[in-house]
Amino acid sequence: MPVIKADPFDFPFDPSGLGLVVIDMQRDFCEPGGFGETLGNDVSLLRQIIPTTARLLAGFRAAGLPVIHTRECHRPDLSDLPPAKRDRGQPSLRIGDPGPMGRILIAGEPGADIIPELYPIAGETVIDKPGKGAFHATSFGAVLADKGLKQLVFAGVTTEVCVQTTMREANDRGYDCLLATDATESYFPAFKQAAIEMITAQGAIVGWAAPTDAILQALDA
Ligand code: TIU
Repeated sequence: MPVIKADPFDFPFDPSGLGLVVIDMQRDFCEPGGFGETLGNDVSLLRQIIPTTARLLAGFRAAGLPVIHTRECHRPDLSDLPPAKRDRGQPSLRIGDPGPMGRILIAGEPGADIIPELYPIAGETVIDKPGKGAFHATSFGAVLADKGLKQLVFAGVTTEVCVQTTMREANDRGYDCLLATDATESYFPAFKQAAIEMITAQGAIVGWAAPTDAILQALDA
């Protein structure tokens, strides 16, 4: 079985059950004027991973392996937005409010779409999710089962929020999960580092971690 050189130990994989999950690489998180900035964050930090994530995507596409993208967003009528999520904190704009890229984090608005650099191509699945985790209130689990996926490589933003939540959900459902360390980012560099350590500690308690080059080398081999 091929292996990806990873932390805390090698990740053996069966290519017939391996897929890439790119979490929430949306304009609302990565461009000025979106949800991330309304929360007080510097979005330029997240943009640093765009080239690496594009290389990772290209590698999965070239290998003919499935790619699934997620978008954190809500229905225009806000029926899937719990008041607890909408009303928390003091953002400059709340979810559903009009902003420079349309209504904040609303499905179908320009801000909720995936950034052009990493845009899905024909045949790739896009999962709209109202929560931080991709399994909650979505067809994500059914899509993974339908595609016969058993092992998942994760990229996207933010490491300790939507990426880690989804990895934990997937781990509990029996998937082997590997995080691409240079294709994920946080608004808080210390949180990214801590999340990677939390995931890989205790003998890969949540999953593995490896840089994009190690993943691509294993796919090429
Ligand atoms: N705020 C933050 O760090 N993240 C989110 O709200 N969503 C995702 O991580 N996608």
